[in-house]
Amino acid sequence: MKYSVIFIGFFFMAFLGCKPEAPREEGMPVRPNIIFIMTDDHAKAAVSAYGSELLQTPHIDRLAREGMLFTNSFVTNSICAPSRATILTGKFSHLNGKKDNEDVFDGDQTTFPKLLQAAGYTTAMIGKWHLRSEPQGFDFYRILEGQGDYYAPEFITRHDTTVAAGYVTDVITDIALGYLDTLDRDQPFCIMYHHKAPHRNWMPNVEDLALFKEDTLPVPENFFDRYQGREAAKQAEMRIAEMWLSMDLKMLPHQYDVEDGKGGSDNFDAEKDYQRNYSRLTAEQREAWDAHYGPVNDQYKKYHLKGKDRALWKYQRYIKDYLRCVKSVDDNIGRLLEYLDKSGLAENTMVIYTSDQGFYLGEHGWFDKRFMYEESLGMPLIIRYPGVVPAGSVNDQLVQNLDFAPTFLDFAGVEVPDEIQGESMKGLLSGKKNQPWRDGIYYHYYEYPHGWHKVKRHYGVRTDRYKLIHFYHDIDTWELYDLENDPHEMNNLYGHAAYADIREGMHQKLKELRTYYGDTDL
Ligand code: SGN
Ligand code: CA
Repeated sequence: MKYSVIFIGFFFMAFLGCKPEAPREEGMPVRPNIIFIMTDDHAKAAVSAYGSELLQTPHIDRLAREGMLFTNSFVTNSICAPSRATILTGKFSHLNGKKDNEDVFDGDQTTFPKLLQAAGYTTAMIGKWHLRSEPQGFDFYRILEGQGDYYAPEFITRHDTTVAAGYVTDVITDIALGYLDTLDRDQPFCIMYHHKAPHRNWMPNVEDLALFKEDTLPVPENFFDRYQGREAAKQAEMRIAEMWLSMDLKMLPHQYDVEDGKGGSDNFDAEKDYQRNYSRLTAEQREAWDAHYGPVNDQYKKYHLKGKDRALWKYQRYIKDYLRCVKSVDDNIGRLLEYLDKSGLAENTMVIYTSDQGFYLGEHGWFDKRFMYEESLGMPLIIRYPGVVPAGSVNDQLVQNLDFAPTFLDFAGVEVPDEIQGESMKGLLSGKKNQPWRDGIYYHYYEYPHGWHKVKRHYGVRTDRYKLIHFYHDIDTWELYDLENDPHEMNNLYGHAAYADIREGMHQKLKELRTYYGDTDL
């Protein structure tokens, strides 16, 4: 009986054209393979493992069922490229030098892929990179140019730049699976598999356009927030009500009227950008695209919507396209997980699911991120590593993207350099209770007055219950929230006498963290 099982196993592997795992040497520590899946702007509210009311993500949920889901995972600076730089270096933005999307990442500094590579790992970076300097520390890279395109995306390798036919989420997965096929199983690997989706302007795969078509999706209760007591929030420019009809909502010039304008800024023309995106579709894709968007766009003029009704109409258009992009991500993660099962890699591979930051899905009336409020501070984080991470476990410790680098190094048996500011989550991941851990996280956002959306510079601290934020530069305001009583952060308690002691305690904590992490920027 035993022999026949082994025989069938070998037969199965041979059939798939895969080499079985090299036998582990007695007494040698097991070094996991690492697949780091990161999406761009995927909010926890759009992951069903986090209780999404909006959609089902069965494949991401599978990772949670078979691994650990973190409920309190946070970014250090809620914007794309700085989050990526923190992940690679394990350091805050003020030390790795990548404070906003404009800065060029200094690729000469120490990163965890470089250290893994030096320790014998095969390393690869596939998909969105966005750091404005050439990737270092990877045996192979195939990255998108800048933000990349949803259709017919252009990819850059060490040798060439080519345009790939197809939809970006599928293509990035094809590249990752093709690369996995080439790997020598005697060496552990670390693959950064980074999606563009569901980043603005939320162009779904034509195959997913029918999803939610007839539905009216739930609207967050604070969609019509007036930002009382929150001046920086009032001045930000990221309201769904003001979203561009062209680029964001896929309308053609004849489908909207002058009042709603073309949209754009001094150096950005939303209408032109949409035309550019649209022109990347094949004739066949355009046919499906037009058949879907044509009739829904026509409704806009027909209804003559104004004020709140117009904002809600835009919300429905936005959220459906966003979720359709997520659907494709989830399907493709399903493809990857199936590959790992069939190739026998699932067992010794740590799979991480996260996003570069969170995102607003209509909360406070917004899209985008940047603020230290919960929706954009939080990152989905799910980690599966069979036999080590208990299946179906949930962790509520305050972890950050700062902690990824030391965690991977620790699991790989590589010494964590002193300069790394994060902590290894290895203990947390083993599911042991009472592991010593931090009781507050630090945050600092810088992209103002340049850049998009006019979110003021700010820094702050969050504990398990409270949050203190200081907005500065051309404003000087403080905000304090009690997340237990006010999870949607509508009520700034900074000036409330009843919270004086809490406020002082949080000021103290903030001071300690700024000293601990060496941040003196203001
Ligand atoms: C683009 C978007 C912005 C977005 C930034 C940063 N505009 O510029 O809305 O905030 O990216 O996003 S778009 O019209 O070009 O889509 S990030 O995730 O890369 O930080
Ligand atoms: Ca992002």
